Amino acid sequence: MNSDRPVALITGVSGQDGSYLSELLLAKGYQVHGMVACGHAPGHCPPEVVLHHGDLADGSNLGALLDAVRPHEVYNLAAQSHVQLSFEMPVYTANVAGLGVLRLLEAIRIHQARTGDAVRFYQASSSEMFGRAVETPQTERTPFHPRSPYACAKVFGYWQTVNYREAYGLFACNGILFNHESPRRGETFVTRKITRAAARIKLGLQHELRLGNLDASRDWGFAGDYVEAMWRMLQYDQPDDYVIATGCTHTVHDFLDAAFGRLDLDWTRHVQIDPLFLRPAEVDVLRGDATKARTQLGWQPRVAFDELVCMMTDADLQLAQREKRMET
Ligand code: G4F
Repeated sequence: MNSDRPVALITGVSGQDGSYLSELLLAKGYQVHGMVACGHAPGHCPPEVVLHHGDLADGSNLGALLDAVRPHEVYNLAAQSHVQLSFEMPVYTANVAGLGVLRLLEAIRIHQARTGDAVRFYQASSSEMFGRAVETPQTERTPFHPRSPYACAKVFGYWQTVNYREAYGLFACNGILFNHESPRRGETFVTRKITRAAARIKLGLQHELRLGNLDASRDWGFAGDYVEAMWRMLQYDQPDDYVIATGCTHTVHDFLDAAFGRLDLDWTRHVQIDPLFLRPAEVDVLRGDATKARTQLGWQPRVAFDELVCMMTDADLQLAQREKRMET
């Protein structure tokens, strides 16, 4: 271990959040290690990140990985994070997004006891835990009512994190992150699916976009802002749990208006409702109140909804232009 530089280990480093968090930590002088599940490409992960194979569904090499990396901070971003897919693969989802958290926490507890290292732990909890929310906006005190196998698994991971803090004194924090997007968002999530399709439709590369429930409302922020909140949680004096959100909510309709409007397109001419994308149980409205993160951590989102949609649509237009050039 390089004792001069802080060392971070990020699980799920190949995802959207892993790439932004890696960039942030590298810029702060960290040595960054990332855990990548078998078969996953490194994605947008910067080349300076030291990659290790590992899977929270297995867990057998977590202890050896902690011994090799000796991290000061562990960010657990790994999960099967697609809500609709979790209805089709509930056991796998619970294994990775739920039990996987426990495997990692237990490995850290044993590693700390054996080496005397002090490890700070961040758990990627989710606004999906509020589900059929009993109040709006949702805060750290709002009760959970999960509405999918994914959300149930996240509730399990949330409480394991709290329990390791209370039972063993582990510096463990839950970031209850509301939806956060970017040009690096996976293409099956609704925002990226829309901006990618709008750009391709604009250039004549596709004509139709098939979607599910357009009335769902989400508190959408920029992923680059949200990873800074993760880091701030682990720098604070005390471990705690925080809602990270913009405080504004928009429907999928609103997102379509903004993305297609950016390209002077009328989405009603292209969007078809397809029952394939409707979920057995839906989360209708989410809106978070991040007052605690603002006052205790000094965190606030910088990118507002309209700016986010433009950023994503413009990036996807460039991508579609490259695609079109390759075609001709
Ligand atoms: O983009 P979504 O798939 O995100 P969802 O389900 O809100 O979950 C995301 O945010 C959570 C909170 O941070 C994370 F925990 C989770 O891992 C994930 O990142 O869907 C948003 C809304 C839903 O109501 C969905 O029913 O859009 C609706 N929707 C309508 N048509 C669609 C589609 N969602 C998807 N993925 N694809 C559609 O065609």
